[in-house]
Amino acid sequence: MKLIEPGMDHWFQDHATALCEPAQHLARVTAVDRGQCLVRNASGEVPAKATGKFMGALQSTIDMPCVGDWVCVDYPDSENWANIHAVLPRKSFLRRKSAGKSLKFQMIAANIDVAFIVQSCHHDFNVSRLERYLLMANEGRVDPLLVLTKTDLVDKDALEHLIAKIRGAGIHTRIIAISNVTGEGLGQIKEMMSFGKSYCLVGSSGVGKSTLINKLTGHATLKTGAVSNSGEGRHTTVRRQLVFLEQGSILIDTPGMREVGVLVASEGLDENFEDIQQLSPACRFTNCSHTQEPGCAVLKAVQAGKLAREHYHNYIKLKTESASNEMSYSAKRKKGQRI
Ligand SMILES: Nc1nc2c(ncn2[C@@H]2O[C@H](COP(=O)(O)OP(=O)(O)OP(=O)(O)O)[C@@H](O)[C@H]2O)c(=O)[nH]1
Ligand SMILES: [Mg+2]
Ligand SMILES: [Zn+2]
Repeated sequence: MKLIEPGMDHWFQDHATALCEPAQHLARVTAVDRGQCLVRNASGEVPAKATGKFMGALQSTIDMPCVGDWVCVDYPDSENWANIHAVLPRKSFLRRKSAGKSLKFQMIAANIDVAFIVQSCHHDFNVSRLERYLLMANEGRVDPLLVLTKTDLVDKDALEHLIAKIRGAGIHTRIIAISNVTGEGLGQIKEMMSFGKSYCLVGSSGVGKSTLINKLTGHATLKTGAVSNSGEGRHTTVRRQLVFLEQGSILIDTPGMREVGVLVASEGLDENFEDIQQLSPACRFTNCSHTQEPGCAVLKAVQAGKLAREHYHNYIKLKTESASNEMSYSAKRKKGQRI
């Protein structure tokens, strides 16, 4: 096994040596559609399926092969299709909480270097949702990049106002504003992408994720779809898919998300809300919940207009969600249920 594939490195190589049988090869999952995968090796892309033995030993659906995974495969007859025998450990990942009350995760993609968190300047823009995506990236050890699309539909002042809103919420992540129509900002995106790195695009339907990938590859390979008058997309992309750029970077397209469910531990949450974390030592009580306590420095900052109210409310909302999730986790564990 040589280091020929973009994205492969010594970390994966070492795991592959330990996990793959001598007769097996390494490949990367490029698409998943109802249990059926596509994998790419040095010579091309072939359909693949996990073996019965692999599926039988699964602990959770989260461990099933997903886009971006490196897998050990063999080719039973010629090279037309592959058996997946093992999934290499994931260096990083993007996953979300499944819709509804359940505490299940759904994998979005694995082994991602940078998440492009895509929002449109036009209709879709929402700082609280951005914060959720940032938590999702942080939890999976993925670097975030904010991409604001459709700058051609707003004027310069409106764009600056949106950026100020993001900064006002204490978000310091890099922002690239682009237009797939005029080409503005596409150069900046290309510049920051490098050989062998994997970039996953996430965001609501209709914000222009697939269009952006088509612009970057220079081919109209991915299907794109018009949005309704309210700017809502029509869920054109239906499966996660990995594409390669000629210069050796890797892009993953995903279907637009309706809900961004995140499951984070309370400490992880505080790390992400740096401004609130910095204020809390000044609260009178060390275990201050920043909701009603006297002498709360966070509440004081909100009242003084130094902390955006929306940002603060989103923090409390996420905190409550994560606390109740933690509670249901331990309740389930007590009942001996698997989650
Ligand atoms: N004006 C304008 N329209 C854009 C831009 N980028 C994409 N669009 C249009 O927005 C619509 C939706 O684009 P898609 O690329 O299909 O959006 P998506 O994010 O992939 O949506 P899903 O696949 O449903 O998640 C299409 O009609 C695009 O032509 C842009 O920068 N400016
Ligand atoms: Mg799409
Ligand atoms: Zn407080």
